[in-house]
Amino acid sequence: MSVESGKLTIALSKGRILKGSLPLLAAAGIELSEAPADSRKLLFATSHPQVRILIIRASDVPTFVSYGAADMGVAGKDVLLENDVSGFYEMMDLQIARCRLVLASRPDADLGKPCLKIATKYVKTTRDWCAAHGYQIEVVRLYGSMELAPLVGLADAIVDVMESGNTLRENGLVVRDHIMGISSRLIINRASMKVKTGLIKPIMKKISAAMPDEVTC
Ligand code: PRT
Ligand code: MG
Repeated sequence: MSVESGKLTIALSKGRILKGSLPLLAAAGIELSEAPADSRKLLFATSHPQVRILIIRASDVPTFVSYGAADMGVAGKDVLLENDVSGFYEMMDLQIARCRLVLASRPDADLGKPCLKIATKYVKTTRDWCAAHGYQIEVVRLYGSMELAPLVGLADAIVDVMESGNTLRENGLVVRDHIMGISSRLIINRASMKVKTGLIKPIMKKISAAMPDEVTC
């Protein structure tokens, strides 16, 4: 749980998640004291006297929430599936930062070959999905620019998230299989959920009321 018990700390990441989260938080009376784009600050006060916001790397959000350095956070399902920490509850699908996790390759790549090399940062999810779908694979772990791997012979295929598909197209790759639809989730530290329930519940209720209607991915 975050240090001060009458306060609530929310962990977000810059970019898509921040953009999608801000209107939902605003509906709960939580607005940033300054625009994070104009600042190098990582910790922000808000219009809600009991709430502060941390801006960290997307992949670090589950860790901060799990260890109670933040009480609440927003993280992509893709990130949650790869994470080993378990000190939080996944409370709500916020239906923001939506995208798809796909298997992609050059159009002519033979995906039936005995040991398929797949470049990805989604190592666990890729292993699980490939095992369930009969692909024998070797995983090449990358942290970014996955699209490059098939173009330079580092891998036969990639597993990555896509939204518009422009990045794949511009690199001459095509979707070979759809793995799953992804959206961002509201996660809450287990202890905070108990101890700060009076602070958390009304915020969750207002977020829920402000959420966009269900759309299929
Ligand atoms: O960038 P960083 O290494 O700090 O972390 P991150 O990539 O996890 O963070 P961020 O902010 O880029 O993404 C946060 C979350 O947004 C992810 O965990 C996903 O749940 C979600 N999301 C939604 C996406 C996309 N859409 C998306 N398009 N994450 C990444 N992308 C990438 C995609 O892989 C491609 O390289 O954006 C690029 C553009 O996509 P196209 O298909 O529109 O061209
Ligand atoms: Mg990114």
